[in-house]
Amino acid sequence: MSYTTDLIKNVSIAGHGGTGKTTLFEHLLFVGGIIPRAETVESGKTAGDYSPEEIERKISIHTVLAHLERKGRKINIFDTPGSSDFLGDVILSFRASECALLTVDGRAGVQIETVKLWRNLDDRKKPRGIFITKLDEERAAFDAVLADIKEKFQVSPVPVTLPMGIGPGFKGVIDILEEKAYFAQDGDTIEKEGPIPAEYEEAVAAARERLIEAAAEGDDTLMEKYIDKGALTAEEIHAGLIEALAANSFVPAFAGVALKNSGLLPLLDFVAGIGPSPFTAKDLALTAEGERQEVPIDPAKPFSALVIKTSYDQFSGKLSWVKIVSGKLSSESDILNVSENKKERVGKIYTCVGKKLEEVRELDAGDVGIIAKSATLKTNDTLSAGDSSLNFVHLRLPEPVHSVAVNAVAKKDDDKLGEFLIRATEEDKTFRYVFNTETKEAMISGMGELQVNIILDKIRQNQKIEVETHIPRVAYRETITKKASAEYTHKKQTGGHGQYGKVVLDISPLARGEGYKFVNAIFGGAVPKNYIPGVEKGIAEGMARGTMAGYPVVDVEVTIVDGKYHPVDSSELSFKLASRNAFREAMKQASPTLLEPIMNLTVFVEEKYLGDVMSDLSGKRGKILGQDTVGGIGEIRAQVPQAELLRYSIDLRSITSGTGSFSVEFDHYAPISGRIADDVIKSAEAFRVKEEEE
Ligand SMILES: Nc1nc2c(ncn2[C@@H]2O[C@H](COP(=O)(O)OP(=O)(O)O)[C@@H](O)[C@H]2O)c(=O)[nH]1
Ligand SMILES: [Mg+2]
Repeated sequence: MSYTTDLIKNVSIAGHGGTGKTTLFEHLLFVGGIIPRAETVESGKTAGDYSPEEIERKISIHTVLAHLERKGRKINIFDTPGSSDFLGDVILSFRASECALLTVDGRAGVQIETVKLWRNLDDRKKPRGIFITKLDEERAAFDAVLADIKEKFQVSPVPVTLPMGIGPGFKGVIDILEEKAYFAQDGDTIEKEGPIPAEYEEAVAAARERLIEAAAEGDDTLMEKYIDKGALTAEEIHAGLIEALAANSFVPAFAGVALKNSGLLPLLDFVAGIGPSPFTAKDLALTAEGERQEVPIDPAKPFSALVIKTSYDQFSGKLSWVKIVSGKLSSESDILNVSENKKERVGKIYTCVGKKLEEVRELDAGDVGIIAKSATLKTNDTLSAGDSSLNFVHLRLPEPVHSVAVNAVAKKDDDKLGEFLIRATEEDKTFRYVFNTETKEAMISGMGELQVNIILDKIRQNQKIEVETHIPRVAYRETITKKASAEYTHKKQTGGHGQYGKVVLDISPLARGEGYKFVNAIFGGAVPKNYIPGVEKGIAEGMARGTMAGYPVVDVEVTIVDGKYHPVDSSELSFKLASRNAFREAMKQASPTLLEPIMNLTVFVEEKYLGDVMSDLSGKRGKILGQDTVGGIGEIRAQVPQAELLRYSIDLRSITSGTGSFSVEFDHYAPISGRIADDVIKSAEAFRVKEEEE
């Protein structure tokens, strides 16, 4: 059955790892009648954590989609991973959802990943609610968590449900909006509706007033009426809350114990009734002229969609997840892949509940579904009915922060390894695989050690490829610090035709980042014009391998000032060889120095770790540029040599007990000297020896 746009709601469940997202997802599917019973994460049988790597590690790694029906609405729910290693999948679910539901542990309060996700949602102006779960645990506290949310997110959450009892005495929740109590039941039983117990009347009245205020704040005319009459009708409250939530000025908070199916019916009712409709959302596209344009979700327009994710299913093969932006997608239809400018035949289309695919005939604007077995579709592709004037903006993902060099032990496995790694980059756009021609290493990079290790495990266990890994080599550079000049004559007399070319080169340092400049200052034809390309080639070869440690040379101006040629024996080759040698000679005399890449590093840690992180960074030759603390989360900005950051995800994890994270990007090259430079030269020599032996 297909649902029209007005009947669709899309929600991403997100939050710090271990806060109960997958459990909530599972129990929502159970109370929604989608699965016959809820399984525990520990059993490895949940709808959310079904891949072998998730079952083995008991954590979520991939975003999983399911849907249920409540009050005639189709609610698509994404269960997302909590570890920052898998942020890519969380972000794609945010793109496809009109709102997010953040889970917060009723004992621990707001944890660091949740703060980062909150900021990400801020950037997207995405409406969101908070589900405070595990309220059955000892030391759980609802009010204290609300206060913590207020401090860390700088917003006042408005409770839509309140807990009855807390910790071992937890009995259920009260729905403030619908004015009903829901009593938690033992075992696999759905919570039971009933009247609000008298002891909670006062707390409920106060909470209801706050909720009505939130509704009134959503709309000026409602506010006037509320001030005037002191009350609003149920319809007015609903309408006000819908507006306030869509405008992101109202943050609803829910209480519950997902594990005991508690607080879930009022949550679903709220999403079905008040949750933002796809009509409130716009996607962002680029016009043919490269201008940004907002595209509203609109069923009346011709079909368009964005491929948000690629996954592989054991039975169905490649699955392309699509968010329908306009019109509708029908099975057995012809569409245009705008990104590839290619016609595409769509066969069967599906919705899903975890790994279980359900065939459908069509998907309307606002909905999310799957096109199976399309070899050519890729994540970020724009699909349309035929119009090629718009291209949806690609998912904006963070840059990888952790890299390792990898190679197959047996040469014969190289191709298979390469194929697997390319597929892995399709499945997760934050995972990269590149061959670095400069360091001659295949490098894989991801958002953290965990993400990279999971890929390595798959290579070893599933693909049965034996691989070696090592810390990647740093791409050092060489440059000069003063002017110098050198001349070189290339001369060879063999049999008939000889070789002859002489050049005189001046070299001088350029400013950092300027690269290379060539000046031809030859007067009177000492080196004829047709040999100048040979001269430039020779200099390029000289610059490709510096004289200190064989790294590329940068930021040098080379001027050819003089030379000599022979009418018969000269050739482009002679001048190339002469120039390469002259460049090397000149460089040796120009006080060469090594340059190392310096990275801009941003570290996010809980406040209590700030001191330790900063002292670690100064031990890593880092320069602290700034530091902020908002809501208990510290952000440190620093510049640190790349050579010191090759294992930073591991170091930071041990300093912060796994709670810290960071982003890193190249900024500039800076000179190194002394022992550090000596070590680089020594290890480059060792590498060269090894290369020659092979
Ligand atoms: N007591 C209690 N434990 C819960 C509740 N929800 C989840 N858990 C437990 O918390 C752990 C982590 O849950 P999980 O759903 O995997 O968290 P996720 O990483 O956010 O997906 C599991 O052991 C769950 O059984 C709850 O409401 N009450
Ligand atoms: Mg999970």
